[in-house]
Amino acid sequence: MSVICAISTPHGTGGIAVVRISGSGAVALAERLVGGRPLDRQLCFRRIDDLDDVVVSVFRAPHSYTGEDVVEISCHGSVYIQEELLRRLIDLGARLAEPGEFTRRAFVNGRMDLAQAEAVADLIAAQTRGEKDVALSQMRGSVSSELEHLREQLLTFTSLLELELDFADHEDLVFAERTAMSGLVHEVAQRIDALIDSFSTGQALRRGVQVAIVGAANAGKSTLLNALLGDERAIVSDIPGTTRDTVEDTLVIGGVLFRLIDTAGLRQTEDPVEQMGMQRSRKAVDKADIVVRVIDASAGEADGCCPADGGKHVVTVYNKADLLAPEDKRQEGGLYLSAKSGDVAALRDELLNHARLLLARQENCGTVVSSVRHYEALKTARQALENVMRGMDAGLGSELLAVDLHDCLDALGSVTGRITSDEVLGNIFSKFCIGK
Ligand SMILES: Nc1nc2c(ncn2[C@@H]2O[C@H](COP(=O)(O)OP(=O)(O)OP(=O)(O)O)[C@@H](O)[C@H]2O)c(=O)[nH]1
Ligand SMILES: [Mg+2]
Repeated sequence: MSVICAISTPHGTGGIAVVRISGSGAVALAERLVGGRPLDRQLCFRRIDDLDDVVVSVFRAPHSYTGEDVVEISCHGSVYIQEELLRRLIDLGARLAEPGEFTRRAFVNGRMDLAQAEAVADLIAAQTRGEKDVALSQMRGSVSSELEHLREQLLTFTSLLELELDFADHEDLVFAERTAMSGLVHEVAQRIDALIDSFSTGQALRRGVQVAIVGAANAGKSTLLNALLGDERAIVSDIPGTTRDTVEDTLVIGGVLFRLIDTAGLRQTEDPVEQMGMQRSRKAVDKADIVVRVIDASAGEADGCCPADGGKHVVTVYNKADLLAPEDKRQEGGLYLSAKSGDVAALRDELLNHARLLLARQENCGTVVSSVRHYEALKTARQALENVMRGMDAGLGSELLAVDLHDCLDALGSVTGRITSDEVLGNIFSKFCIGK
């Protein structure tokens, strides 16, 4: 494969920058660029007379990131030097790498499977410890090994079913013992269910734990959002119905990413725009992991706005506590706050506690699925298994069972890239940055 090159460090000036080269002939090409003795060791200092003093790292195939000969040149981080090195490499015959092309080659050369390659991009994009943990474990093969294990178990039975097909003339001949097969299919289905379930945790880690701030108009929701963010993000006013559309922003508390959603206050209104806003408030509640229910404690009775889904984490905030006498702070199971004072530390702690409960799965059950592509493949695999189970109950023949089992195997195999297409690969790797 042709020799590719790219600047692997971020664009702009830095202490040092790294230019990466990969492909058969990469070492010879680098030798021509940096001059001097052959690059006979892994790490060599070289003086490029008219340009820079550099350190060259050599990784010989197959023991490199891409599985090909790879050379990394660490130069001083001047934009001019980086671009000049790249220009000279291209003059010498290398070509500029496409986004993700180094990782794509690593995949093609069997250095990693597709799920691991995807995790490389996630790891680079990780902004919090949670995101990093999930990406790192996927890059190290957690998702891949689990799915490969399930695949192998099903493969054994599929082969036995196919053997039955070869002996179709002998109808009584059963190689794939049905009770054992049924037990295994149920076991695999359960495991897939657990992985599908883990997706909400994966999403919470990747996109942030979704927190919807809801309540009656004028309760102080936008003030609360601003206090949490420490920023005047949303408009606050004493006119009920100030927030019309949802207002979103992110916040990191204790290493966990939260996506806060301030919503339009709920009240009786004829205003169609406000009604549309309230519709969005309800949607925000539906997709939230945690619902913060804000009640104006100075206004007496609560508004009854409660999330529809009983399974959600709910935090009740009695706001405007500054307007209350101490003996009025009597309601249990809620936090008395004054969003206006900006002191919302207790709410931050409470959000973190709920998030930890939500994310506990990650620590308890290990593998977490965080990619939509993997989630969809698992759903397909699960549906195929459902068909197998139904087929077995209905006493279907080996031929039909084998078809559904193959659908399941294909779906599982698509995650690790055993089964894949150029289109899927193009889609995945185009999202990478150049140089990785
Ligand atoms: N005294 C006091 N006033 C507050 C507090 N929090 C909010 N307010 C006031 O209550 C009024 C409404 O605040 P907002 O934050 O706009 O309320 P909201 O719930 O977002 O209202 P809508 O967007 O209309 O649904 C403003 O005048 C705020 O200054 C508080 O803790 N104490
Ligand atoms: Mg508001």
